[in-house]
Order: sequence, then C-alpha cells, then structure tokens
Amino acid sequence: MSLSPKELSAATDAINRHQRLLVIPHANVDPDGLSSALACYQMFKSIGKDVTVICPDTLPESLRFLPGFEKLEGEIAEDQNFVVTINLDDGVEVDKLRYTVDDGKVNIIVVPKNGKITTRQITFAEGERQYDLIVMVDTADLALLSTLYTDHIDLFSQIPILNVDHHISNTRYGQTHLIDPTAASATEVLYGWFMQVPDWQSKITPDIATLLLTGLITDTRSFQNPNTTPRSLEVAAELLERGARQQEIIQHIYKTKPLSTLKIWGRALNRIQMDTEAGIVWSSISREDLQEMEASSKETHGILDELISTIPNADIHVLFTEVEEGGLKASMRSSASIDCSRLAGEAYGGGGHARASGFRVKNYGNFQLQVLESIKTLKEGMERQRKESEQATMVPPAAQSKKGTEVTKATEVTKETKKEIPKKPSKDIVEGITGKSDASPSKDVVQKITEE
Ligand SMILES: [Mn+2]
Repeated sequence: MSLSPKELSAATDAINRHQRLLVIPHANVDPDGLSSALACYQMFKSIGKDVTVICPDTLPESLRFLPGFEKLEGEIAEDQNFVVTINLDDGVEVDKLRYTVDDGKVNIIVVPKNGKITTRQITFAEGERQYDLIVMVDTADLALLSTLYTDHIDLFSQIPILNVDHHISNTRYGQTHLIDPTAASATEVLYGWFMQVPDWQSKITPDIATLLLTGLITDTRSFQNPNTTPRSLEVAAELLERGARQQEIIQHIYKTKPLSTLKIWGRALNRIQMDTEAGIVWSSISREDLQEMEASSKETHGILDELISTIPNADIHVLFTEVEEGGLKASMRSSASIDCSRLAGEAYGGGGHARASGFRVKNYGNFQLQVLESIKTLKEGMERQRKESEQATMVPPAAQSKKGTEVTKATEVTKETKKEIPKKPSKDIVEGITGKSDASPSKDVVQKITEE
C-alpha cells in the first residue's frame, strides 16, 4: 500500500467535514467503477451522510446483482435554490403564500395577516448547493465523465473533489487525492482506506465486502492479469472473511448471459460457413434473426472470438451482422499472414488493425447475397496479398522493409485485442432514471406552497 497516513487522513477529513456527498464513477462504467461508487454510497450512508450515487451511463443490467444497485441515479440534480427572504420585523405575520406565473414572470404573493410588508424588508440570496463534496472513484480524468462533466462544469469547479483512483494516468484533478497506482482496482484502494479508519472498519458489511471484491475480481480478470499483487490476494482473502459473496460475483459476471444473447450466438454458430481452400470462416446474423430472437445487434459482440476458437485454422474469420440502423457491419480477424485492415480498406473503405478490422456496407438488395458478394471480394484481396508476399520473399530488400511494418502492426494488434476483450457489460436499458428527478426537493416545496 503506497498511500501515506497523511493522504489517508486528509481523505477521511474531507468526508468528516462534509455532509452532502455526490459519488461518481467514470462513464462507460465498468464493474470496478460501479462497485467502488456503491461501496462509498453504503459506507458513507452508514456513518450518517446524505449520499447521492450516480451511474453516468444507461444502467448495466448485468450488474443489477450489486448491492444498492437500485440507488443509482442517472443524472446530477443540480437545483440551486434562489431564496427570497422577507424580514418579519414590526410584528408582521404571514397569512398566505401564493405564486402565479404569467408572461414569463413568477409573482410571489405574500399576504400578511397583520401589518404591511415593504420592499425594504426583502433580501435575495442564492441558496446552498445540493452537494458539498464530490467523491470521484476509478476515474483518471474528469473528461472521462463525458457529457456528465461538460453539462455540469460549474458544479465540478465550485464543489471540492475527493479523487480516489488506482490509474497511474490520473491527472490529479480535485483537492484531495487518494491515488494508489499499485492497487489492482479502485476497490482495493477503498478497502485500504476503510480499514484504516477505526470507526469505519467495523462497518464493512458483507454487502460492502461483496462490492469491493467485485471490483478486485473484474479488474484483475479473476487474478489473471499482471496487475495482481500479493496485496490484492490478501485483500481478496480478507474480504471473503468479511462475508464477500464470491460465488454470486462469479455467477453474475462470468456465467450469466441473457437468453436472447445465447440464442443469437446459437444461430451464428449454426450458420458457420467455411471456404477451406481460401482459408475463410464466416457467419452472418440478419435483421430477421435479431427480431426473431428479440436480440440487439450489440449482443453479437463476442461471437467472433467464439468462431475463432471453434475453427481456428483459417486465415480470416468474419462475422456479418445486419444492423438496426440499416446496412451491414462486418467484423474481421486474421492470422499473421493476412493484413485484414488493408483487406477491409481496399474492399469497402473499412479499417482497423492488421489483425482485427471491420467494414460496413450501406446499400444492397439482399443481405445473404451481399454476404456472399463480400466473401468473394475478400477472397480476391487475400489472393492479392498472398501473391505479393510470395514475390516479396523472392526479393530480399522489399521483404525486409515489409517485416519492419509487420512488427509495428503486431504491437498494435495486442492493444486492439486487449481493447476488445474486456468484459464490459454495457447493456442499454434505462430504468427509473427519469422518474427520480421528480422527487427533487424544489418540487416538494412548490407543492407545499400550492396546497396551502
Ligand atoms: Mn478500475
């Protein structure tokens, strides 16, 4: 743990000195971000704070098992009240309060019971903000909040920020920092912090332990990634002792897929086609398939990896998906002998990396015929590349320079594959977000006034 006692106590102070906390993880939220935010929510609630916890995306349905998931709000309610104060001196009493709105003006009508109210008794002020501390978790930079930040820049510049993270790239925005780049997950940082505060230690419930372990398991890909340290394993063991429900996490993160996803995978695997001579394996999902399975085109994510592991011996693997907005999208992977970025570019103006690329076709009459047409075009492109490399091996200098580019591309590929693999359960279900803003305090006040 590379956090100093000074840093830890500064963070604890920040929490103790504030009351209305706003907890936010990064957008494109992942299990570590969301678990960290929910763990903060539960811990700070239990010590008597008012806490609002935000999920900057549509709620990922696959993480609904996380304790406190239903507390997540989608929008920052940024009501700043404008307060009109009437000084009730000279024994003036108020009988009624009304307001009217007309011609773009609000008239606040104060009916005195006795006496008279004059303009001299009236003062104005901007009311308190709804939050007095922002707790950012797992977020290397505020820009990663995307529109949640750009829509509320004032809020982020006026309210102090406590920045809790484990990314080495953290830009240290905010006033108080709790950043430990040696931690495998943001939840590991949180665990170290919570354990260090005597009053909080005992408040790590099995629910909070489950949240903290979720971040640790997912950010290390079940302790497979090199960021796993002896400390991470210790933390995991301690969390289990504190009642973290490890089986529940594994079940929901790694073993649960919606029925529609399984059906659409089944359809794709059933449709595998192969041209052994050309070295192509492909499959296709039409719009009718998606409708029939009640699936979305996003659920085809991951099928390509499945194709590759099912039939590894091919030079390219392609998955064609007819997308909702019209046209088709092709995702492609290749062996080292084919540059599939070039293949996609030459054929349909697509692109990507040497071993992972894609392209789109907008206009066609029949999807299945277009798939066959595309396969034919790709085959021609592969043929060209094979001929070229045959020629290149016969001319040493050209071959050498080719080798050079091959190497740089290979490094890109690793990055690309890494990018595509993360288990980021981004589902598109919006629920209960819009309803919540209705409950904002300002509205309550208005209702009270009208009732009277
Ligand atoms: Mn993380």
